[in-house]
Amino acid sequence: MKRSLIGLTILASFGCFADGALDLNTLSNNDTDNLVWVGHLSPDTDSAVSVILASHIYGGEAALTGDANPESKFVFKYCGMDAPKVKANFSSHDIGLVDFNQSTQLAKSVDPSSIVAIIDHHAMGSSPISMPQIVTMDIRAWGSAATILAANAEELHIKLPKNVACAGLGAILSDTVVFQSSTTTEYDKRYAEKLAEIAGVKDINDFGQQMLLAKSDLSHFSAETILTMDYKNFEFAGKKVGIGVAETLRAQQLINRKQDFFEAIQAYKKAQNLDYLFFSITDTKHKRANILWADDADKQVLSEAFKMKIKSDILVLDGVTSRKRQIGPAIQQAIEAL
Ligand SMILES: [Mn+2]
Repeated sequence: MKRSLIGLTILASFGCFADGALDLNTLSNNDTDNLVWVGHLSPDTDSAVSVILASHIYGGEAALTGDANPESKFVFKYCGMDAPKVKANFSSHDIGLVDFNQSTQLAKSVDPSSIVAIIDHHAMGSSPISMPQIVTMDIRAWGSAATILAANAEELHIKLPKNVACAGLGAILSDTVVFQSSTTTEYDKRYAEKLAEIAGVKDINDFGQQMLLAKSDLSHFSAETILTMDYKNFEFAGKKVGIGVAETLRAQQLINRKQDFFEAIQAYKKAQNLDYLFFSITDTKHKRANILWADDADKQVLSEAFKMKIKSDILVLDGVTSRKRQIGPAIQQAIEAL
């Protein structure tokens, strides 16, 4: 009797992963009825599109933690589809994460013990989500999460619809800044071309330039909205650190509003109880970062991070365009060395 019970238990769990972790290789092993895919807070185009790709490939629902940004809205319109729905509450779902792995970027209502998979292209960093269970992870040093998902779709022989492939292309172009970012890999170019072919996008570069333009006109947004539109919280050496970025071809338009930004940055730092806050007006035309900060503590970190005396009220860094590769790591190092 006992023996057959054990036999049954083994049979019942055979083929499934421990703790309900998602099987990214054999889809028939998964029960996805209650699965929701979600990306990081302040969703960017890669997060907003990767949840759609993931739900197409693995099943489950695609969701956002907040409104799609202007660039993502342009991509969805261009590709003839709707943005995923914004979901206020993620509790009581199985959760697949795309495009991040840091606890500081996780929607508050997600219970870490409900996470079943992570598909990402970021460093594990200083505050990876702590989970009691083992989950399936597919983390690669590629330029976008969408590239990883495009590769997985191909491997699993899943045909992506035209509009989904189009959005996937947009996500790769967004994260790699049309292949200009130092994070770009050969895989990003290869899968962008494959997705463009499926989508019937003839001129990848033209699509990319239209995206850059779409995200560049921020004149009708408030400074606070712009500060948090592409914003990430980090934890470096136990300190709460925020880094907002506005990538734009029209940097001067924002630099002209620097007083507004100083006020918004100071107010946000206080309201969020942050130890440090930085905001980069990233000039994608001239490939340079224009960094603003809230107070002297932030300024001192920047000075250490980029090894220079700061004399003006904006730190201009030529050749710096990536938060992930350049701005974030330099600030992290400086704070850890304090
Ligand atoms: Mn990404």
